[in-house]
Amino acid sequence: MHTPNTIPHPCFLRPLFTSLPSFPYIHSSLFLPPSSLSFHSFFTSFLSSVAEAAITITITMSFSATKLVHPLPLRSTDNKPLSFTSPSSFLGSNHKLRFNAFSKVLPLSQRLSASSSRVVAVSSDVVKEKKLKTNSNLLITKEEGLDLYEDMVLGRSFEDMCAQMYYRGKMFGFVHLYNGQEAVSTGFIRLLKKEDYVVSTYRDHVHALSKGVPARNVMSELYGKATGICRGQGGSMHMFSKEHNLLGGFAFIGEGIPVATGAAFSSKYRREVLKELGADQVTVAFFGDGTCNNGQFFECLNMAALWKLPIIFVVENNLWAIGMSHLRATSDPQIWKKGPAFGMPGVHVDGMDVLKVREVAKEAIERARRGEGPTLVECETYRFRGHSLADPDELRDPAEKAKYASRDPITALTKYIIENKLANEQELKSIDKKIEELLDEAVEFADASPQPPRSQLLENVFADPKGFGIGPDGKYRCEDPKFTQGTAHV
Ligand SMILES: Cc1ncc(C[n+]2csc(CCOP(=O)(O)OP(=O)(O)O)c2C)c(N)n1
Ligand SMILES: [Mg+2]
Repeated sequence: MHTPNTIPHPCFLRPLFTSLPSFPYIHSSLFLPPSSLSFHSFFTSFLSSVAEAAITITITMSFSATKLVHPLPLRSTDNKPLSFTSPSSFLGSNHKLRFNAFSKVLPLSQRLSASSSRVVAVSSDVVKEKKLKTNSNLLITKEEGLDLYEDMVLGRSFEDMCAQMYYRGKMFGFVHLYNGQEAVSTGFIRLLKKEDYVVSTYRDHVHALSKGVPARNVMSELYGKATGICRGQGGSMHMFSKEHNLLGGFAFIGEGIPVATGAAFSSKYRREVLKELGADQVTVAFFGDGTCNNGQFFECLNMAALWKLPIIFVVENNLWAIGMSHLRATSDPQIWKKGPAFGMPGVHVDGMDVLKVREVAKEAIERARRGEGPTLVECETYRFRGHSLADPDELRDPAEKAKYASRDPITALTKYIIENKLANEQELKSIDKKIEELLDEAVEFADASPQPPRSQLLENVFADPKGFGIGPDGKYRCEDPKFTQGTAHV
């Protein structure tokens, strides 16, 4: 796979930072060994952490699944408590979205003293608030509603078709489907510009589709064919498109988070240091709840907040990491709370409701674009199928599955569109038909496409494709025809 030239590899970031004197929030003490920090500054930062921890503790929300945490009042910037409207059985659907207005670049000492009074707790019931402000009482136009519907139906139908083709033996290896989680991909990605970056996981087909990659090239990639978006070299877990600024699916969990942080750093560097005014790309990194227990997540939250990077960390909390319940695997199941701990807003949103996701996404994207820094968004969602197509999905409680199935995000959007007369059933059916035809064509295209040549096997595997060395005949081993036939002795 190719990586865009403009994006620095994360390992280059540190030397780069040292050459950025004008960069906000870089303090010289950052580059000094801990022993050179005075006891006074250590003590001040310790006190401030304690104060911040106290604030964070006060901003808990009800997590219906755990029954451990009861809703407590939020604090506003002027320290007045914000009270909850009736807490929903679904986490986070009843609260007000509030971002930290801590956007001015302050010297470190002022940041430390100010940090004890800032509000970083947020929530997601911006929908009700927005309704009050608009005359139409609607959150979307007809055009937007149909775009959301089409994208979600495309995602769902693509995955169903993919399952069929997998069981017919058309693709190999692990294939992870996104059924049930469409509101997250659609809610965020349909608001992005083409130049914005998306970083995915191994559950990546639908992110690619939402970002505009043609379905036929995603399907062909799954078949391992030469016409796939990575010429058949990536497969299901490695969707990548330079053209669409889709920076990859990743098989290792958490692997995409530093890549996304690097992309966001690159945009900020180009804009603020190289003075490229057009470099206002926002990066959206998607990853799961299980991944949030991985160290790379914390390291990147820290860097993103420290340098106010234009990035949104989107947690697709589907409550499971393969067969491990989220509630058993993490010390605090409310992932959004980790945002405030690092000095960025943390938002929880109902990830089965595309309109709510979209409202939160809008605000976080605009905030990043304005240069106000990162946001952590936890979307509570659910996968309707097993972890991968190799998983018979016998471990999860049928009652839990039924509960989330009744909240199918596509059914909910359909209902909203029909009830609000944005479109009639006939119009929606014609979109369904269009997608059906598109997917039939995608499968035909993938079936008819050629396999990649064997010589492609070595491409992008070694930095030096001739890395197998020189054979006894004095020629590069990889040039021996037997090599690409897989029969050479090396
Ligand atoms: C670094 C690493 N460790 C372990 C694994 C094995 N693994 C594959 S998927 C997975 C669970 C991830 O769960 P989550 O982040 O919640 O994503 P979901 O599958 O639910 O979308 C694990 C542990 C891996 N792929 N990479
Ligand atoms: Mg998960």
